[in-house]
Amino acid sequence: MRYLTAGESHGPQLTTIIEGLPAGMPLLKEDINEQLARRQKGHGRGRRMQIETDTAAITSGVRHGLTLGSPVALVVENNDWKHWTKIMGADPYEGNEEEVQRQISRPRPGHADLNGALKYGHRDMRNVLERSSARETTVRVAAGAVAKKLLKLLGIEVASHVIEIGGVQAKPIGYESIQKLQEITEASPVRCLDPEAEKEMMQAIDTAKENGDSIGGIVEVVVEGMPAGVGSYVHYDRKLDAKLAAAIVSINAFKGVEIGIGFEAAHIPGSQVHDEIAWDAEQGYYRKTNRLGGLEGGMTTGMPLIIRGVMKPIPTLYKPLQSVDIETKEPFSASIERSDSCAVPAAAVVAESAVAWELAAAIVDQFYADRFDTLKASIEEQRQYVRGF
Ligand code: EPS
Repeated sequence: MRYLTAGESHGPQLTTIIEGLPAGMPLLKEDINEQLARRQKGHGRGRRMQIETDTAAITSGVRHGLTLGSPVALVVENNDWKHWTKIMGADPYEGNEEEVQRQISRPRPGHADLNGALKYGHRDMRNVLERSSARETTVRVAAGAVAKKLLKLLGIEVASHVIEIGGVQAKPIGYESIQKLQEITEASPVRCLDPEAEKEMMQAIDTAKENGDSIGGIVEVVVEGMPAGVGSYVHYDRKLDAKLAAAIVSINAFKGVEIGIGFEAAHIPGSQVHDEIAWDAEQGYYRKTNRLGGLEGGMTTGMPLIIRGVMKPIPTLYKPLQSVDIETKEPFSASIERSDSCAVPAAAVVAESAVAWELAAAIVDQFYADRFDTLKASIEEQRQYVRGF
């Protein structure tokens, strides 16, 4: 299974084409729109989110609420496009000298601007920032929503929560069930389980905004219901943990990933890292703890998956950093683009989508998946097989 995305931040639309979904899977536009709305929320978002109400149109691959087995194309229109038709239009540009002067020649430190300009030879860095903008995560969430739907129908739930923003850490609060986790975080403006930390995080975001600054944080994705033995140990590019890590770091502004206890494993002995194996007649094999976050040897263990990602502060700042104008070669320190002071809560939804996609793709790769009914039966069979092993 694979997907591509296309679209510029202020172009007419964002598009994704998903290929390899089984036929006969129920899919409604509401399944996608619910996730798109979740991505738009969160304390700290900028003005663009007030302009957009992201909704997807399913333009191919689904008929009467069921997938056809053919590519599924999803389109999300940019409301903001109407303000950018001239600047972002596909037709040859006939602007005047003054408009040409508005070309972007001042790269923002930390963004793709300068490296993208060097790579493609763009003297107007709008050609880079339009595509490197995190606006693209809209259609990653749309593709992720389809993956989530597939997983949900197979009894696999994906959720997330924010565990740190701008140095404010949430206490490690337990949760009754993944459904409860979803309920609490959905009601939190920063998607945090800890109400005390929630207040402090919001305060930290407000302070950053007042200072023209931005802050990052850490999100945790939790998945329950994955059958054991999905992924592979036999080759590096089939290892599920490697795919998940790549998916997380591919999200705009994400700089690192941890699975289970992650980097903490560096300073504790093996006896306190590895999860002891146990068995009982009802659930079959299980781990007494889940420090390795549900993944061993590149495969699922059947325990919940725990994957964390760290997001750096968004590099588009009102408080400018020093840079160099590529036309004049003069230093400058003022490049102001509209931005979010913190997008960590929204990024948690993007991380869920990235994880859901990799898990759905791994399942579709590993099990016979031309038809959704046979895929569902194979997953059930795998669960029974593992229990009886
Ligand atoms: C985003 C849309 C963008 C930004 C943000 C994410 O809209 P605009 O460029 O019109 O303000 O709000 O992207 C960035 C800040 C970035 O640096 O990439 C969205 O839809 O999430």
